[in-house]
Amino acid sequence: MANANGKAATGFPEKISEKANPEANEATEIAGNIIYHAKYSPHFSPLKFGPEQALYATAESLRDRLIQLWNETYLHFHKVDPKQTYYLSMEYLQGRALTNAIGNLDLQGPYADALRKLGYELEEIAEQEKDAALGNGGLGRLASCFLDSMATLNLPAWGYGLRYRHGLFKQLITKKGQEEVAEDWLEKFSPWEIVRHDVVFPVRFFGSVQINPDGSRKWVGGDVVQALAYDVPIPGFKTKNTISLRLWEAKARADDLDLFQFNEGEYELAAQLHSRAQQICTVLYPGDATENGKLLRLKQQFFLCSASLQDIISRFNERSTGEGTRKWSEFPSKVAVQMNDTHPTLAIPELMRLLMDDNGLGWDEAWDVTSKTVAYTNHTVLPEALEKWSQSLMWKLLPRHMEIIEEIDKRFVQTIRSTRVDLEDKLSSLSILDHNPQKPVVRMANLCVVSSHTVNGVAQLHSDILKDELFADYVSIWPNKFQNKTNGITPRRWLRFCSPELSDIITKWLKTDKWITDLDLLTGLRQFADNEELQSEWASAKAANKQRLAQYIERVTGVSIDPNSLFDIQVKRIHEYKRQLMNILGVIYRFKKLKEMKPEERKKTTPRTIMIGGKAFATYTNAKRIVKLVNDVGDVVNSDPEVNEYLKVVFVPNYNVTVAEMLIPGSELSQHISTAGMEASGTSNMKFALNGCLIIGTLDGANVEIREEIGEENFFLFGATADQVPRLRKEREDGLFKPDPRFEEAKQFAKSGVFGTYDYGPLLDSLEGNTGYGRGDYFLVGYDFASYMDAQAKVDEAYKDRKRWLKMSIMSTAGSGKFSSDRTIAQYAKEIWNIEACPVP
Ligand code: NBG
Repeated sequence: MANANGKAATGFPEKISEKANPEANEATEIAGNIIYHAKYSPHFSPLKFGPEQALYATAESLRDRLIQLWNETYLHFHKVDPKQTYYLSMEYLQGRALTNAIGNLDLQGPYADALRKLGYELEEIAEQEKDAALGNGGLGRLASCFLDSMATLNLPAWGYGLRYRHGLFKQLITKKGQEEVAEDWLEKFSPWEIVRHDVVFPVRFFGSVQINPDGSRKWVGGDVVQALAYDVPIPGFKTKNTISLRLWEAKARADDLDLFQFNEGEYELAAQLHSRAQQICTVLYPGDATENGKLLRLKQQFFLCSASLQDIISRFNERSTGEGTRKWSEFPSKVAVQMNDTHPTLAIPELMRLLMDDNGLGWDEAWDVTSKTVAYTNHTVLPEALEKWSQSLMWKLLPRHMEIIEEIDKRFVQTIRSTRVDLEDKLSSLSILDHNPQKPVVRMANLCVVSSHTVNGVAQLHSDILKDELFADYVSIWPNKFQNKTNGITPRRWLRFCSPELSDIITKWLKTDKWITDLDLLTGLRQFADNEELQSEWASAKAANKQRLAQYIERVTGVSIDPNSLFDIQVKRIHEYKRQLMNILGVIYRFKKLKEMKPEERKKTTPRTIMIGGKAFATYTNAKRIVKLVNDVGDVVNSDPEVNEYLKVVFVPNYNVTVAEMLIPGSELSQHISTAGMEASGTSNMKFALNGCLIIGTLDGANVEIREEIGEENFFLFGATADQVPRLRKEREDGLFKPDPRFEEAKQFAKSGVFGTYDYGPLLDSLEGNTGYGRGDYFLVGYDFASYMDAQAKVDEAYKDRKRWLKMSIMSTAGSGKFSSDRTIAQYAKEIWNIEACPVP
């Protein structure tokens, strides 16, 4: 039934016949696969084949291919039975999967052609996909980059997480500032996940401990919910290996429904367990200001740990049949468990419980296995982010685990008392349980350090701070336990796929595309950094990315920005230590100076577009005030006819992985300006540098190493160093701080009412006074402001010299090789996990 255009009624070209061939790699055949799925894996009524239908059908055609590779990988690992790593993380910021899957499978051309045959551009279809935003920020995105590298390096590894129905909230910007709206990635469905109906484990909450006649203990009673596995395929780049991200969903069983009560009309009562189970995976990071919120968050953490460990143990035991029973002492030579921050700490007592109570091991044996299996990555030194759980809450929810934690603590304290008398007076801070009568808590980081075979920080400076300060006394007990693993990012998503223009230029000049998996090869660009031809190609790729970004900004904010201005970006979660406030105060000062200038003076300045984006935690008031201030400043500056040719200020709404993929390639300057010692690493700094964006920043986190790698002449450095910070805070307390006049001028101007009627008093007051909670400028904005403004002046000068700027840009990319997550993961594999590649033949 062809219409006049030679198309079937559904809009498919008639000459392409529907197929289901997972191995297709030629355009017509792929188009046939897409039509096949549109027809026979339908999720929509059959009349329409719009962009959304095309997305799902395209994803399903790719999924066939991935499933094939996935099964091969799974079987291969099963056969070879290597030691495997299990990465436990409460967060994964996967973003979109389509472009990444097509790219990793190396099917970019054929897929673009196939879709064109169906009347679509690949980009248009890719844009239909919603981000899987199961994380907050850097920590979650790091986990996702790690999965990509594990697959690419053919490592036998799994990611474990939770299947939140609503990921990180959507940020709306209204007159009031930031408003949060529930995120909806599963509102229709995700084409990438596959439910494994045979992978289900019971997870208990509450209840009590039963002591058996033989003295052994068993956790009984309480609520039991089911953990059901949803697997997401993680393809490696140009390799068959495709590993799994296993996300747990909480469910109750049919017979948990009280039919009698239901028929009595007591619907809510009848389905209590169903509704309690459903709550577990409803949202990422439920607010924990209330007791209920805390309980839910703790349930989530335990749910992840219990389900994952039961799964890991069952895989370990799978091998037993026919080959004799495996000895538990072999467990650590088959299993490495990595805890991504303290969120999965309960893996420790849960593994102990499963080994002792379910499998009959004694304490010493169970402890030996557990402590040789688990390792812990610390991601922050901020005291408020170091998790402490109330002991009473823990006793209520996890009575058996609290017994185990008490025992671990008791034995640790005994050992220290008998072997390290010198640490006796430190025990109150080293012990796991804090018995402070006001608020007895369990210190999760201490539990991790005591129980793990290895503890690592995420950048050299951060790891040094852990060793010298936060964990210094532990270092004296276990000098070999502590390591550094500087973070990294995947060069596939963060350069090859998000900036194909720049990637092609790099490949052309290096005469190979091997840099995509061997990022150190980028140093080969250094010899051409002065080359005019490369510089002009580089500039045109950057210009194209800036143009694309400008269109995006206009579309989402209505603000038109000049692609010839310097694109200056700060995007990250809004937090006082990250100092977006310093950025916007700098903008305010710049605006005031521009206003004071004569028109001919303005013409001599470097036009800038300053973009700031990021989400504020819903209950973090000062962060929300910062968002409001940036928006208000933008409204005034952008509509000021004298100034807006030279300065624009844009708040980029709803920052997420996909927005980052648009912003980073189009950036020229990015700001990583945290108070020294407070940002554990940062990872967007690496993404920007890799994309030839220059950094203005402090000596904090991975900035230190980036500057070392790309050369100090290519980095705009300012600010106090981490070791000066305590002294500067002390001086401030003693009333010795003398602010720079520019700082005072910027604050006065902000308070003057030019930016509207909103009361910024409470925000700006945090910069005043010398002591007191929320005062005394704890983050040293005032102290660093002077050197920050000086560094900004150097940026303006450097940008005027186009050749110099381009050279610096090329040198940034050329020096970014170290920051590949392939390097990071190879180090974890060798130095912490002791696992080896297991490539599918
Ligand atoms: C964050 C740090 C970042 C770091 C990421 C990834 C937490 C607790 N920490 O500096 O703030 O880059 O972890 O390591 O989210």
